Amino acid sequence: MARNKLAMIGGGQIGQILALQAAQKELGDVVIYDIPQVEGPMKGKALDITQMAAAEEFDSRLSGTSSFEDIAGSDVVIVTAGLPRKPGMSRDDLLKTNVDIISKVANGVKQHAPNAFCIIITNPLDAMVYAFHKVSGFPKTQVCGMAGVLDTARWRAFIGMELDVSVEDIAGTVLGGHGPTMVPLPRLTTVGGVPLTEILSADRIEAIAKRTREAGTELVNLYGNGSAFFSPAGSAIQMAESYLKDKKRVLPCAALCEGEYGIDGLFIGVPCRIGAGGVEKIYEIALTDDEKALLSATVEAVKKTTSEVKL
Ligand code: TXD
Repeated sequence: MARNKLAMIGGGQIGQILALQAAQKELGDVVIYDIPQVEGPMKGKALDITQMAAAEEFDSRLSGTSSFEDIAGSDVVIVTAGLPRKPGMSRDDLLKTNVDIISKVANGVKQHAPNAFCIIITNPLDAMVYAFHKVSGFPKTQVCGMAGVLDTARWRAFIGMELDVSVEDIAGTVLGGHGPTMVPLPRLTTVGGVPLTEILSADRIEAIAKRTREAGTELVNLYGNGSAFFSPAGSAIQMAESYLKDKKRVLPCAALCEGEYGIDGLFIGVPCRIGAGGVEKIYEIALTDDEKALLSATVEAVKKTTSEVKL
């Protein structure tokens, strides 16, 4: 059986880490696609990782290109094409520029890799995955956004730091939009099966939830010239791996809700089963009234940003 093929649409800060991790995990061959002005560096990154592969002994054929036809036949497409935030910018500030880029990319993927499972990363995430889905016309099982895996990783990382416990034993999820209105769920978070609410005070839990909601901005301010890249890449790779290996992991992804959670026609972060069928299932949670109020606030925020996508 031929190797899988993954196309990274955008080979910048996140794209290069995606390429490295996909190759290191031997998920398949990797094409790094970017604009002509940076085709040289993309070829360089592919060649550099190829040499690393010999040192670390993993097998993957990597290439860099600015020709869309080189993504032909990709099984997975991961899209980071677009501008990242600079200090003082909100994710929504990127909308106009990035929606134009995403539209171009969606048409290219539709033409050259129409069967690929598409993971969108570009911000403002929920609106960009909506735009990609609309332009590509792909079924909703074939298109999702990466944000919830990252936001949940941040939630779990901060809890692990607070409690000095292994992140392996922290389970939980974050619902909603990829922005300040996202909804960590303390009630459903456990540490080795022990409810978080029985371990930490409400004040400490809220402090961690606040840091989770602001974690992206915290890194934008620390970096000064871009946004997070290790953690988004590592998060998207979990989704790609679950698809390619049919692992059927249940991960928080921006998926198209058509009635779930009372939401219709929006991409937003919900628990999804990711397997060979793509977004195979969305799981609904019986939420408390307080949680429902937080969810409706994030739905409103996503609705507003998505409504600005004029396509
Ligand atoms: O959780 C999440 N979803 C977010 C997403 C987490 C962090 C960052 N998030 C967003 O990902 C960020 O706000 C940006 O919108 C994207 C990509 O962030 P990255 O840090 O990788 O940005 P870079 O380093 O600027 O890389 C973007 C690449 C760059 O190489 C451009 O030349 C390329 O995108 N680009 C294109 N590639 C292909 N096709 C077109 N048209 C194109 N335009 C730009």
